[in-house]
Amino acid sequence: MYSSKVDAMTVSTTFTTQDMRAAILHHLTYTMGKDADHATTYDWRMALSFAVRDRIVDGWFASTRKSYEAGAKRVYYLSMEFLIGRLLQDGLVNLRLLDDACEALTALGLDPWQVISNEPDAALGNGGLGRLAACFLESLSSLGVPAHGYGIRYEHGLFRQSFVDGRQVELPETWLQQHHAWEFERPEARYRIGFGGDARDAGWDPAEAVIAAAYDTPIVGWQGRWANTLRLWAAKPVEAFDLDSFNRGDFVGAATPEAMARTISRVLYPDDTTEIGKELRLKQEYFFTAASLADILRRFEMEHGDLRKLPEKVAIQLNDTHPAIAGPELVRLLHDDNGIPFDEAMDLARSTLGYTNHTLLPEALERWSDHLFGRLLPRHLEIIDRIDQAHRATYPSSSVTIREPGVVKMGELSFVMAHRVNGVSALHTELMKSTVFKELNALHPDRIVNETNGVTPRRWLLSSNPRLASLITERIGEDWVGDLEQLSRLEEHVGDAGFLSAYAEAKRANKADLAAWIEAEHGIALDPAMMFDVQIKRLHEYKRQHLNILEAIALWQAIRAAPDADWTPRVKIFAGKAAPGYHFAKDIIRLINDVAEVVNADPVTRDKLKIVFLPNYNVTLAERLIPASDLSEQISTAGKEASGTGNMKFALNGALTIGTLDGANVEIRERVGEENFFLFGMTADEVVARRKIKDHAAKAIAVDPRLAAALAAVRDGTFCAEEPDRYAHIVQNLSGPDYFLVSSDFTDYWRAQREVDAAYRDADGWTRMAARNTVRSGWFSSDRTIRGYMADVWGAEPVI
Ligand code: 26V
Repeated sequence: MYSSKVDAMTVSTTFTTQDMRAAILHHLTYTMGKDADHATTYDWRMALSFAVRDRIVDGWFASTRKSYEAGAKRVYYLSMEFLIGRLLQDGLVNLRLLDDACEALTALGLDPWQVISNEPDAALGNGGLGRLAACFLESLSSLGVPAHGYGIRYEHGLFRQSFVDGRQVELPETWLQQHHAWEFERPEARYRIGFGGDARDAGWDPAEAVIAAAYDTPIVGWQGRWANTLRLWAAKPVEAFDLDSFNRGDFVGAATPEAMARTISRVLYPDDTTEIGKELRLKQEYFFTAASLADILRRFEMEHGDLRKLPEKVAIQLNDTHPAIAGPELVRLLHDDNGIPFDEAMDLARSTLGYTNHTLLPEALERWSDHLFGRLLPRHLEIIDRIDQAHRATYPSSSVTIREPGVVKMGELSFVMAHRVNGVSALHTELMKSTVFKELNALHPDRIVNETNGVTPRRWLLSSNPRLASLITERIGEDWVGDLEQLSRLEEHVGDAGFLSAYAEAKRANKADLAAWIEAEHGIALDPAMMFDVQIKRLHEYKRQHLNILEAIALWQAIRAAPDADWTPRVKIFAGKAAPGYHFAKDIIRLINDVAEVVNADPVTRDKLKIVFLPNYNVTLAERLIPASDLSEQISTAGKEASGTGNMKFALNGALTIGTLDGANVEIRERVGEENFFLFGMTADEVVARRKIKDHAAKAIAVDPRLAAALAAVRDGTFCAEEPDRYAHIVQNLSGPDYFLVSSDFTDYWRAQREVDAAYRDADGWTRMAARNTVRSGWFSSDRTIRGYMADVWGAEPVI
């Protein structure tokens, strides 16, 4: 039954409910060592995961074999973050075994969803950048492109968030406390990674070293036709144990080498924007980049030999500047270790590397002090100097530098060492050209390209929204799953009353499920007939959750002033984490929780407005919320959100967007139609102009009494009577500098929200708009994005 010679195309088509049941019981007995009478939910979940993993492995081997046979170009995606979430349901859906698994579990007397939801959510990422990497891996597998993801096997992922008196409290995340069912340890794939010491004679004598140990997770694509590998590195000591110290009775000292080494892969940095410049972070970056490059070159030399052919057979993508050390490291490997002349090594490295920029926020552009850099990576600093010199020699009239007195600039380094540099939405790419990389773009006008982000339709529609997925399949068959642009074939159904009522019913049922879950988990009752207005993303001033809560306050005040008017009932749902050191963002969370407490308790407004902040936002919570949303809040200050990907998931699942012309919102609006999108706010150009106006915030407040009253309520302690000044600094900011133009955009936001209210009251009209969002969102598949990278950046082809 488990023939390893099975062809990649036929994997898993013959697995039945009985086979599934037998496989689960087999693993329960022989892998978990439990009998069915004593098995816990954990045991069952692991047994099921191993049964599914067995099905993936055959296709995984077949994919590896095919890649070798084809001698095809390989894609390597280097990323500090892979926000993969749960893998069991995803695997079941992609192998089309979900129904069999549910039947088998039910026959065994279990609740399938309880078993499936027992899996911890692997949060090896902060937000958009990490989730994009996870979608890309799935799309690379679905398309059959030979690819590997490389990252860090953090022992602790992004912190768990809870609220105490409305305040965010961070708790350690412990996903690896249980065995991780999907990974395979690879004791044969280990590399020694050096730090410190001296650079001399075009060589390097590191003073310390750690071992990078590989753990592989197969990532299976749609229909199990292909599976690629996510290889994560764990840091281990070169020598596990200092026996001399132990023998002297120094037990702590004896364990020190192990503890020191493991620190490198201990925890994910929880900041997603603030420059940290910490030594450990630089160590993490070099650790995983160096291990990945060593592994890539080992595989290349085994397959092809001649390093001068590297760019023909290998494409390495840098997910932001976090792996930017790949440039100098590759030059070091080619030049110092393999004797290739420096300039040629530099050209080979450049032809192999691509760099994706994910943010223009100045504080997020990595810069390292050359003191720290030189201490940890002395040879790399020399190589960077030579790269800088070579670039300046080629363009003597340019003022671009990679080094500045005291600092190494990773954005410039990445740009100079990559043959393609891309932005993640059309607007973001244009802003890259006109702002941060203006000069470099003038020197290298063909280097910057755009690859607008996308999301995988398997996880973000088929798996998370089965009701809508079935409706679509009923109408156009199921080819849309592998070719999302086929959704446009539903265009003719949008005029059909039967389709629209089924569409509305799917949304209603999703909302009822979410309401039941929120009531069970958080004790808050929501009426599914209310509009579900949702803002879920990291907390950041540029994302403007405070604009949303100010509008909620103004709305609350308006309802109180005229309780009998025809209000459209809505619940505002928030979720998201703030970086532990980002105090302003944490205060916004607390403000939202404080406002929720007062507003939800108000008998006058209770049926018309509710506010909920759900704790511990993660991939799993997003999968629950997005299918049940009516309104998607994408309200960043124009020019600041590079793309957004949540915005695409919402549109695909039939939530209408209220948004600014920022990031991929621009392209979403173009595609779904401006009549199906609630636009408000200044454009990126207007933002820049507005900031130059003296007292812009005060002027905005002076002409909008609603805004003034909402701010006054925040200022006078309406939501925090026990400490009335608690939010004085927020009001002060929004009345004074207001860099993110919350006050200046408020009036137009209010106007757009009232248009939303009116539109929602026309239930049929709303459903038609929502359906148009689904039908016209096919372009936002990450399959399309990956094809773009293949053509414009990697020069890679699928093997199936
Ligand atoms: C930066 C830093 C800096 C210091 C330490 C830790 C850390 C971790 C991550 C980052 C990168 C932040 C950039 C980012 O996540 N950008 C988001 O990328 C998404 C995918 O392209 C995009 O949709 C979002 O608009 C963009 O904010």
